[in-house]
Amino acid sequence: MKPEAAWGPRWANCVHPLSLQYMEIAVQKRSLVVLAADLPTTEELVDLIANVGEYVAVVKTHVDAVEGFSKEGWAKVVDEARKQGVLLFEDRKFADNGRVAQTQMGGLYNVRGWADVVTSHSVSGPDVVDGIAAAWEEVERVGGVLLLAQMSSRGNLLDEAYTKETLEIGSASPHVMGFIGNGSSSDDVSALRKMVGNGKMIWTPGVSLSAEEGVLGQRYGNPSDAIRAGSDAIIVGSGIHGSVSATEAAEEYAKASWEALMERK
Ligand code: S5P
Repeated sequence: MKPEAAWGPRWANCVHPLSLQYMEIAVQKRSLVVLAADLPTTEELVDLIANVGEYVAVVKTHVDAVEGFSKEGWAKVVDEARKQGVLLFEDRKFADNGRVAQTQMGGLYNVRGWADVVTSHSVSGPDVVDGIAAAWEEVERVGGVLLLAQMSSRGNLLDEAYTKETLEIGSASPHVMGFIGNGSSSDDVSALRKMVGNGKMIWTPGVSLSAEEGVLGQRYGNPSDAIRAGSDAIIVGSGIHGSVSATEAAEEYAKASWEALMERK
């Protein structure tokens, strides 16, 4: 299937190169799954990526949560992700001023060197996005920023006014490929989609095929509902890496996400 047929107005209107690359990979793999690879060691991460790579389009990491981090160990994670043909997404949730965000893209983890996508909060204003983009430019790479417009965690402070202002910052920036929305509520996702229009992506965490609640205030909704409500990618962690067979779970999430996209057209 051609991406324009699968994605319809989203393919026609999302111009960010990383959005286009994502949509192409999703069509090749018939999967709108972003694996939240929240495991403690690089060895476990490499194994997980190898086991589910066929069924996921993107691997999302928290590089600063890796125990005993080493550049050599991390290179293995990056190599496995490239081998599996997935995008690498560092969920860094930047929130400082532009200058500091630019330096945080380098440093020990050198996120600018390997991440294709990163998250950022908008709380510090629009320049954080320019700082992130400038860091990618320094190493002659192009990446995409997802701004947190909503969150899935209970009691979060991202109210409607904050969401709207975040969308204004995002719409005005060529570096912002889209937004993080709250996948635990399809009402939240459809409200967000109405405001965003077709020109940017919405990726949603807080989805599970089996659980309604996670640990420490995580909320879950149904992944197919999130896609039908206008999400373009489901971010799944525990639902995959916490199940008996990560491979089978990833296949199940991929199938649910793809079928929902086909229904949405
Ligand atoms: O609002 C949010 C935003 C994000 S990016 N809520 C989230 O849970 N996330 C991320 O999604 C979080 O960092 C984690 O990696 C993933 C959800 O994991 P799960 O195990 O609950 O599926």
